[in-house]
Amino acid sequence: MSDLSDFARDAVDRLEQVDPDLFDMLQREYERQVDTLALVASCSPEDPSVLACEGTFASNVTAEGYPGRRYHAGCRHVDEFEQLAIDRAKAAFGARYANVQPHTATTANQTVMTSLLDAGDTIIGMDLDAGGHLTHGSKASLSGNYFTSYGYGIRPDGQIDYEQAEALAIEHKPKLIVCGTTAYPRVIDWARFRAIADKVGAWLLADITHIAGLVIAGEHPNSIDHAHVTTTCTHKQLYGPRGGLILLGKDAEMVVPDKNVTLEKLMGKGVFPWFQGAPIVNKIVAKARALGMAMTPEFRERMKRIVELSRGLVAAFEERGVRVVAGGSDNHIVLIDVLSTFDVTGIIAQKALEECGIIVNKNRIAGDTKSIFVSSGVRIGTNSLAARGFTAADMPGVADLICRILEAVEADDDRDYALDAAARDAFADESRGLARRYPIPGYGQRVAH
Ligand code: DSN
Repeated sequence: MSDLSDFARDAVDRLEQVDPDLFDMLQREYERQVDTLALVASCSPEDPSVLACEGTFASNVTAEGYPGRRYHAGCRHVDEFEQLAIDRAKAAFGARYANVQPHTATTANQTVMTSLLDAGDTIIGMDLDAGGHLTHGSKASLSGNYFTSYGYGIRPDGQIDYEQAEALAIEHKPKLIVCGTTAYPRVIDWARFRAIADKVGAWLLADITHIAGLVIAGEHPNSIDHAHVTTTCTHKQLYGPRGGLILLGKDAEMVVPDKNVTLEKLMGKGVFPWFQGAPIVNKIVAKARALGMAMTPEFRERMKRIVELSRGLVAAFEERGVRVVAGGSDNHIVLIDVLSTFDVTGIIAQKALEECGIIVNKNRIAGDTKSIFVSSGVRIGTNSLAARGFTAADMPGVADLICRILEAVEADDDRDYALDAAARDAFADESRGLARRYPIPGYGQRVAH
């Protein structure tokens, strides 16, 4: 049978027929993805079954409200999709409440902040430069402008400076403390942050976006009962659609003092109608699928391997004299100081590696003297390598290839460089060879030219 299967197959054929230019563009992006090594820590390949959910006609439904309480008719099945996603999110994270409607983790964070705080209230979060996120109080985003924000950093040993966070909290009496990071390779001590928040009567928001998969698999401590609210995106380490979740643990039913509603009610209203209108239903279906996958033994094994790959890279880099920021990795992130090691800036390293089929992003590191557009470091993530089936035994080869490329670069200044064309082509062949040896599951096997 299946009308749905026919629909999905015909949809791609139809696209090719009716819009060949766009189809060709998509084809080229597909080839780029399967033939390069994506080491950007904030991305990962979605399983085709997740992509299939995103591509369904569930997106045709307008469904303001929540399961059983919609403002529109026609939501019988949508209610089932959303309830399944909620149930799976709760089970995966051990949560008492899950809201699966946030369009992104950014909107999830903004929802939490604007629901609990008033404009002008004080927040404390990790500095962007130290590995925090735009939405944690950066002056470049709404969070650092709508609210008065102060940022904590990291200590010289690369660990979060909890003492500084506590001192800032005592001095500024924030209404909210944000913990969670985007470029931090070590374990986050949620209990310590909660103790700081309790000491000054602040809310604690844990944004676990980068490590959500490790949390589900028990490879990183769970924030759910330490933070008042936990947020995450669903596309980085959950291999799901671009989207967000708001999760509550043991504080779900506490009454929010100045609002006289429970935290879970406040979050429900905060997402809809306060911060968003109708949910993106096909994304919710895809979240349900990704969360289903995240509770399998295969996923747990992949999460274990993510950390093994990072540690394998750290060991191989250190063996070659590369300075690894924070002295190691407990998660999917390996931050390397390319300026002091190879005498090239982060932006040059990013561009040269991309020319050779390895995709990373430049990243500022503690004490960086370069601007955010130049940077002294590179952030490497192992989510995609783990999905492709790489093992720790492959990491010396990957680290070696990265080192050889960066050693071959001749930097003229912070941004300009030269890379011999023959060497570049040989490096690109090596990366492509690795990508083809470990194809993205479900994306088809491409053969060497
Ligand atoms: N937060 C940014 C990152 O970690 O790359 C984008 O999601």
